[in-house]
Amino acid sequence: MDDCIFCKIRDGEMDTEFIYEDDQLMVFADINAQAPVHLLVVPKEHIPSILDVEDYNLVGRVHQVAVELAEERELEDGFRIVNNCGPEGGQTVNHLHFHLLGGRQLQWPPG
Ligand code: D5M
Repeated sequence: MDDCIFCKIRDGEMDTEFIYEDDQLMVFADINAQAPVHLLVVPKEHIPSILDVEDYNLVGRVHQVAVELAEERELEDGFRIVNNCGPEGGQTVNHLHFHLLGGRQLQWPPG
């Protein structure tokens, strides 16, 4: 997608440092961090939202990588993996991604 910011990041058009990368996924820091640790785990393929996922193994792999990163960041006291879907879900970038948040006491319910 030409106008997709995460596709531009995937294609190296932005100055974004990858914290993790494999053939399916990329991980980078959220530009608008909401917690001491706020990473985005992003499938490289342009999938607009979780409603468009066809192979749920991909979602499992996202969670595996997120948990490994949480352990690496020593978030043993807790963390949150979040997917926002659609306008009412708070999705602002229409390229599937999962937030890994931790490093502070997170509140519930979210706004
Ligand atoms: O989350 C989309 C998230 O994407 C939001 O927290 C900001 C982040 N974002 C947007 N542009 C960038 C760039 N260029 N680098 C890193 N992070 C970025 P959503 O769940 O769609 O609201």
